[in-house]
Amino acid sequence: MTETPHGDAEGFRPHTSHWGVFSARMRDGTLEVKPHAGDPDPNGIIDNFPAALRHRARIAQPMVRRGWLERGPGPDSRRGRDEFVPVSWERALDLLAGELTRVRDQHGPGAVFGGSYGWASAGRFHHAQSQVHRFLNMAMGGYVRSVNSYSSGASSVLVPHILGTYEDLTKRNVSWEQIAEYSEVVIAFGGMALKNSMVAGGSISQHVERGAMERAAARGCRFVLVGPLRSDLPVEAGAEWVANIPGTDTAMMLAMVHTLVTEGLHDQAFLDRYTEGWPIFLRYLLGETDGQPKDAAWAAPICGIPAEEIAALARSLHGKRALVVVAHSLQRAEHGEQPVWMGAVLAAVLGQYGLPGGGYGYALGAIGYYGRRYNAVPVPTLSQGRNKVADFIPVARIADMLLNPGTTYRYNGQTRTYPDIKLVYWAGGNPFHHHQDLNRLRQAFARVDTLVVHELAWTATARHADIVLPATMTLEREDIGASSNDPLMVPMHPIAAPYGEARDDYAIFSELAGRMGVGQVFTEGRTARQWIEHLYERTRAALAEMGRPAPSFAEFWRSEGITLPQMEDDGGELRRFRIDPVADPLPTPSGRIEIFSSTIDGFGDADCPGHPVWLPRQEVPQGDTPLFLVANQPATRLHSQLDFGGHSTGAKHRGREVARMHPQDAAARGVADGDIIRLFNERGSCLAAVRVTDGVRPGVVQLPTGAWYDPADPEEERSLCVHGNPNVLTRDVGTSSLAQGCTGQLTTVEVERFEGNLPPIQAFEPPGALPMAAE
Ligand SMILES: Nc1nc2c(c(=O)[nH]1)N[C@H]1C(S)=C(S)[C@@H](COP(=O)(O)OP(=O)(O)OC[C@H]3O[C@@H](n4cnc5c(=O)[nH]c(N)nc54)[C@H](O)[C@@H]3O)O[C@H]1N2
Ligand SMILES: Nc1nc2c(c(=O)[nH]1)N[C@H]1C(S)=C(S)[C@@H](COP(=O)(O)OP(=O)(O)OC[C@H]3O[C@@H](n4cnc5c(=O)[nH]c(N)nc54)[C@H](O)[C@@H]3O)O[C@H]1N2
Ligand SMILES: [Mo]
Repeated sequence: MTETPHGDAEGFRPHTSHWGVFSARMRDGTLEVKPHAGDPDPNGIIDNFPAALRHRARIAQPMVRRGWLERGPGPDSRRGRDEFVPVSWERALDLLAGELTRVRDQHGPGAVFGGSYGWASAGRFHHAQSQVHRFLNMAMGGYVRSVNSYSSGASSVLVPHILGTYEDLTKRNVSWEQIAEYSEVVIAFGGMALKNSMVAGGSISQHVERGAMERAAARGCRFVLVGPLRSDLPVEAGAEWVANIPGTDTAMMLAMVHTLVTEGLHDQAFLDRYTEGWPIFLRYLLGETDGQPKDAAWAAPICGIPAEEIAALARSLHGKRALVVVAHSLQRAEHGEQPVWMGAVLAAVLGQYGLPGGGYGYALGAIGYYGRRYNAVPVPTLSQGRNKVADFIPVARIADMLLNPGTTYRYNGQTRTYPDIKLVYWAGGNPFHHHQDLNRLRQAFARVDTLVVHELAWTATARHADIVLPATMTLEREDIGASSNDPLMVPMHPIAAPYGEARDDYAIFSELAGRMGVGQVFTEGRTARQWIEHLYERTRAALAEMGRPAPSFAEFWRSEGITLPQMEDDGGELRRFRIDPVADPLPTPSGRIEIFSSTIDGFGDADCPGHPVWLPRQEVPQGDTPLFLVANQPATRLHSQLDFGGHSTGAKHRGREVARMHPQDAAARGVADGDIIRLFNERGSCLAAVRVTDGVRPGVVQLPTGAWYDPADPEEERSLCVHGNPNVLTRDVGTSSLAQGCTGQLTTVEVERFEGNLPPIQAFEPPGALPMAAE
């Protein structure tokens, strides 16, 4: 860097993360962080940084798995069990460039899986996925990619068929400003937990959700939380809590619609003017097609809520500026398409779509960039180049793909074939965090020739790799922080020197590209700093074009961040559609809200028919696994990131992740608050500490994701995870033939008090390393 270090009077310099804008400084070798001064409700997750920065869980140097080094590439069940050999950067990059060239030349880029799903870090240039995709496009000619996300696997496929643009529905529809001002009742299936909206991909400078709900409630807006956990709406909302059985919201919504329709409380004019296929759905609702009216008496035992309560709740929404919210979590489960679709129908029957503070706020509150305004100028974005491989998988089908090459599966009306993958490349994601049935995932990764991972810390994914390259952490490099739904664009200053021999992902890919003869193509001759200035220019030029102040890069870099102009909160596509459905039809086949979709009906898949239906789960609590496990997002970190940081470890008990269960369920098992429990089912088992609380519905145990997978004995199949990663328990099946989304949110388990010696936590200890390899 050429400039003198910037910063405030105390030497704090701005930086940002997915969990908020902050500033930081090093003092006497210790990192100090403080939240952005303009943030009304900062997120404590920034406190994971100080202990994480120099933690022994960081990766200090390139490593190669012993078996791969000795025997070369090939399927190997020793992955995740083997020792590592430290190698020099030169050696690691030579080996990797050679292997990439071999796979490309022998098998072609269609044998490379480069989906590399994951949240990585917030900077716009050093964004690991963009870097790895760009590299694979340029050096390999492409890669098999993944589509959709673990977040919204079912909804992002369904919504374009029935409601229009997914981005518009989630980000440009009902805003927090509208809720504060206009909503009369908000019914939130799965809630709108502040722990979740505290996080936003890219960057977030102001956490506004708590304040908006507080203002709405003070104005008299009523909040209703439907879900298994009381903490899914903040106390500021003053919500009523309807604790239904998980996975049953579709039945409850059907019964609510049944009540409204049979009592004449539905908005027939709205249905006639704005929706498609209501009469077909109505026959199902009334039981004319299957002999079963979907009334409150039918739904009551399914949902675990008295019929009169369901009916009264439905009536109470009539004639109000009502907002229906369905959390992402509901669709991260078997038949996850159904609650999303049925939520759209419930909102249609209430007729409030497109009115300020009313209608359908799908996923509002799940992530901080929903329900806000869009910036009026584009933010810096790195081009990924062109992928010449057309093949893809729905992201959560990775283990299926690796285990079953050549077999077929259904997806969005197509019958597709899994490719035969030889090499998997991961940078910026943690499949041992995000994927289900981790014991199956281990078998899947044993099948490939080579697994390459760039990581900043020894995650289980890094431990399963053949080649592990140490990446810098965001605080160790400079970048630009911005997202399209937050006005503050932040100069991200480097706060500390790289850990050990860690390098930026960009530096690693530049070196590899050079070895593979595409160095200039990949770098375009720019250093990282030159790229950042180059990417900044796009935003600066757009500001200038609008006649706004357009600071030079140097001015931007000296600032605490610059405020971008934002667009009006105009309600987006749905507002325009409401105003004039003929002039502004929705981008669905009929141009309307599709209560019945001929397209989906035409796919002919029984697990996702042409209109929303109640489809019972295959996996229900019974026999050996009588409890529902809710595996939701963790409050003290983003996914698995910096699980070794102080905010995350400080919330654990005896080193274990904390599960919550109801006093009745605890008493029945002789479990007391603070005990260590074992959660188990046919797929696996893990330990957790337990908090006994009536804030959880009876019959439900909740264990958030993100504690690093920590097998008691890595040699053993299905070894006990001693730390509390719920994905050893979850089932690896798609939502349905339509979307094949992730179903990790819900599974079934049994719980017992753990007796005996408590095994140590080893997740944060670096793996055993052999002496440095001779060159
Ligand atoms: N059971 C269950 N499972 C779930 C869910 C659930 O509800 N239940 N939720 C799912 C959801 S919604 C999601 S989005 C996924 C999230 O899954 P992921 O996004 O895969 O999880 P992260 O922990 O954010 O993984 C990011 C990884 O990138 C690394 N990293 C950070 N910065 C950099 C960098 O600059 N360079 C490199 N090379 N690496 C970096 C971090 O150390 C971390 O290991 O999990 C899913 N899994
Ligand atoms: N602090 C923090 N915030 C995050 C993340 C994180 O890792 N940490 N991850 C971010 C990401 S990537 C995403 S996609 C979003 C995810 O957003 P969501 O998927 O909505 O978040 P979850 O916390 O998994 O689930 C929300 C709540 O839904 C409830 N729930 C579960 N199953 C059911 C059900 O069947 N019916 C009903 N009614 N309720 C149910 C659970 O009690 C749970 O607390 O969160 C984002 N925010
Ligand atoms: Mo997500």
